[in-house]
Amino acid sequence: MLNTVLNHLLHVRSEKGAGYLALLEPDKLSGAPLIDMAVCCEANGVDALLIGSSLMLTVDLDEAVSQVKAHVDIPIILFPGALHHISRHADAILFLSLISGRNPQYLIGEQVHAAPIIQAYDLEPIATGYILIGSDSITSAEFMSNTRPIPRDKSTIAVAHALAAEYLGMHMVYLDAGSGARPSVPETMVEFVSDNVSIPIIVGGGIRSPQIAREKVQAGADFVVTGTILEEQASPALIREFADAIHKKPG
Ligand code: 1GP
Repeated sequence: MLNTVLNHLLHVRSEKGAGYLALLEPDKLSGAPLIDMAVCCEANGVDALLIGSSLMLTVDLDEAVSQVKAHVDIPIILFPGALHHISRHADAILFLSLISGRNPQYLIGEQVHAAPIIQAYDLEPIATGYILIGSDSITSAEFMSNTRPIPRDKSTIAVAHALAAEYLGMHMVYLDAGSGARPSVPETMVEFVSDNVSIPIIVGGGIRSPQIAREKVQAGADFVVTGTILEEQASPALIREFADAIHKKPG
């Protein structure tokens, strides 16, 4: 890993064209299966692990993260849905502001409570403008955050939010259709955002095949996240196919 997780991610992007982030949710995987999945991800081309979810019932996140940390060398990045989703054993945290919403709790409220904890734990915060994109049904992220996602046919609204994130000095934007979303963020929207902002773009939510992941990269995604599909049909071969599809440079 380079000196910071953000630098590691930027290095991955420049070396491989795009990066592959696997989301592990401690409510769905714990103990040995969680460790096995993390090890399998690392062995098959995943560039960093995200750990978190919008609603987490797991009480001992610290234990889960420390177990994973003991078995992998790739960065572990928290993807928090709430204040208590912080572990001192992670390498970094996506310091999210849910900028597509107008709920002050998720724009700045949770962050104010979290900041001293992040400082005390010496976690690297990666400031990220989190933008929810609508799908065909209400996702957990939408429900739990009590915010409205951006309609999937309103790319200009997504661009305006992403530009605002850039101008506010955030390191990245995350276009998320939400866990298990159907369908995923439209390529036209990814492309329009990519054409208009210069900070890296993470795309996730409902990406269920290497081909779809590849289409997000071709549209301009710098990092692609998969979570649900790996819970449903995890196999080393599938993870490798995702990694190869995401890392394939245009040619
Ligand atoms: C959800 O973007 C992540 O916030 C991952 O989504 O679980 O649908 O892959 P999936």
